[in-house]
Amino acid sequence: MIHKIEQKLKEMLDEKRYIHSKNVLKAAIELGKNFNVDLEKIKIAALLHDCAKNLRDDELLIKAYKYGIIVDEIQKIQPFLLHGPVGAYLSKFEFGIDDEDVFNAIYYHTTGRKDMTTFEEIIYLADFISIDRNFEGVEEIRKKAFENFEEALLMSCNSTLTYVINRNLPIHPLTIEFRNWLLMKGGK
Ligand code: DGI
Ligand code: FE
Ligand code: FE
Repeated sequence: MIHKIEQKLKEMLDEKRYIHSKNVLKAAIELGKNFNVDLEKIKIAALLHDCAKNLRDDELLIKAYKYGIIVDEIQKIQPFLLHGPVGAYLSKFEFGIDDEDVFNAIYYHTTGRKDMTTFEEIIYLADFISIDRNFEGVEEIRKKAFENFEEALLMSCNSTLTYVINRNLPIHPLTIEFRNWLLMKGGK
């Protein structure tokens, strides 16, 4: 199963992105071991999370239309944000993975969302701490991920927001809702 997915994925992604996917798989397994989650499904979601990443903007928009994804204003000007949603549909219809956890983990892996499941959070954080990431502060978040999972998620979300703000890019509402939700549940 995993082997077949890897072979198909390799044809869809450039080498760098394929290596990233394999790295996210490794990080997701390590994180997943600490939780009561199906590790086989974690592996599939991690491998496939960026399966739509090498599509051009126009291809993402066409596929979004094809799959009935409602493209919002921010996604219209930042079509790369659709690589999660479109990737979720590709995992279902191109890879034949009919699973809600896998679908949602891929769908929301870039922005996050409020009320994320632990399964979705594992994929989100694994993507962030994957060994190929080398931005400032990643080492600290890597360490934190295994000490305080929730705090590591908030740090990742903050780091993403800082990056987006520093580039004067629009913040997707889901990213904000994700952060507020993390803050609320941390404060409980
Ligand atoms: O696909 P990856 O590079 O592995 O990682 P990803 O899917 O988490 O995408 C990271 C990029 O997404 C990074 O450049 C920041 C950007 N991003 C995340 N949330 C938002 C965002 N960009 C905008 N404009 N708005 C957001 O809310
Ligand atoms: Fe991604
Ligand atoms: Fe990724």
